[in-house]
Amino acid sequence: MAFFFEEPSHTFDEYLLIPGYTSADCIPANVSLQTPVVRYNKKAGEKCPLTMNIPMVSAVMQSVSNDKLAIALAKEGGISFIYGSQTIADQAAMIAHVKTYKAGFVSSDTNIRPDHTLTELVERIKQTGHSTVAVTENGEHNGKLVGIITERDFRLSHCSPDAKVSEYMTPLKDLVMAKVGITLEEANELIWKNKINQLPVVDDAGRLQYLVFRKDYATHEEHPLELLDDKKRYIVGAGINTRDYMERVPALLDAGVDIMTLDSSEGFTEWQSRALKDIHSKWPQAKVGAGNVVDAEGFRFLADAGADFVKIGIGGGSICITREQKGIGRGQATATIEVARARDEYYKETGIYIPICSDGGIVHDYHITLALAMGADFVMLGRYFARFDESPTNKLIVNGNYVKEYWGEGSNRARNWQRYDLGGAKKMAFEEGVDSYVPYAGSLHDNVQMTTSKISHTMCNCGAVTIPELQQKAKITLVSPASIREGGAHDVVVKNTSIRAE
Ligand code: RVP
Repeated sequence: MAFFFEEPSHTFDEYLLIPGYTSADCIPANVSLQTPVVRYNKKAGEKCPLTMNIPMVSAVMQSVSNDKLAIALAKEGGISFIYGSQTIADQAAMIAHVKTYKAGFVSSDTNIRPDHTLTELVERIKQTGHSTVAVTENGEHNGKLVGIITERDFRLSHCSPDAKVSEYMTPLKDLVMAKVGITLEEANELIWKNKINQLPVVDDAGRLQYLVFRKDYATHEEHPLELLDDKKRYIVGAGINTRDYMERVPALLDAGVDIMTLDSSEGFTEWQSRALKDIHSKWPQAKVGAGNVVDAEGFRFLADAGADFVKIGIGGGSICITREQKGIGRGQATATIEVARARDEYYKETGIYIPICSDGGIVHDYHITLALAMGADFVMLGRYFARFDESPTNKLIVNGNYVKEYWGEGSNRARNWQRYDLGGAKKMAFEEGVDSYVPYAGSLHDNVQMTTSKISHTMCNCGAVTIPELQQKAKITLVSPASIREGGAHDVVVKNTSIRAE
């Protein structure tokens, strides 16, 4: 007879935290959000070999995690998992870009030639949001530099739309430039001495390598939590699949990837245990998470197969329609609670601590705090990051509002069928995800600062200054539908309706 879980499964929305005693030194400034990412022998007193400074990672999705977002998130102390639904070469190039990125040294992302028109230039500026553009001979971002043009160099309304970029750019002969090898401090000195806003850095053949901006030097000082490896490079992750890992993993490792995760809508499978075993025996230094699972049995299976962390969640993602299409899944809060218990039992038995990640379904910032209190070590977010300047998708205006596009890996648009494939004959491709818009929300930095501030405040209300302390001390209550209504503004006419939507 089938097994029945007698209790209904719950979502984060159905829970609240009850405050505990807050001592005078339990203040947000004393909170550490440091958290382990990969398995380690805690009982033997080992240190976790990879930790994050904030408990947030970005989802393995085309519309979320590329190299640009990875750099922005590493600056805040978290990790991006760059999407695997692209060629091995393209994914490895993104990883290599993050690992070779030097804070303050920016690679140009606008391809403009001197014979492009101002109209074409304005179009590119709109797409990238960058108003300073390096002009190269062949239009490639690392081609031979021939000039710099900024929005301040021309007024489109006063120019012929066919006017060429070359007529308005600052030509090479008038530019202050530097050679590769210059330090950020030296570049900054040149910027100040010459009263310029940006400094192009070129190689011996005059090919553009980086731009250093006046504003970036100050920004560099603003990231005390940035996540760096022992060579002071940003830490970055990547999604992999159970099909081409024997080719993909070595390419990603060569590019410098720090952590990978098997990316699948359902991870309690022989393919995942095979992949984990093959990867760990061929590349013992590789760190690989696995998932997704939603119960203790699934966790134990992946733990025994050697997963470095385990991801939880089926059907809870904002763009996910797996539950409607296939009828599998579980409320995200219940899944997190059960897997956390299984993780703790595994630790008691073996001394090995395996971090767990609650993936998908975070709507409000406090849902992150709840997931942590329920035992998650970190959370994975898609919709949250898709809204920011740094996500890979275009910013559009829809019905008078700025939005960004956000689509699921199981949507027709992503064409990532292998994420959902169960082997054998080809699956009749039915969608498990949708293509959508999310409200544009500004910079990743501003939003992550606000979110982590809220998490720290709530932790202090619970009497905790670390995540493990929160997990021990948290008092969590289920709430009734009526008390959820009581929790929002109610029975009043709210004046200011422009409160930022999370
Ligand atoms: P959310 O943060 O709620 O947007 O959820 C993101 C998560 O949703 C991803 O990390 C992944 O687990 C899941 N996902 C991604 N694509 C799809 C789909 O198309 N069904 N689901």
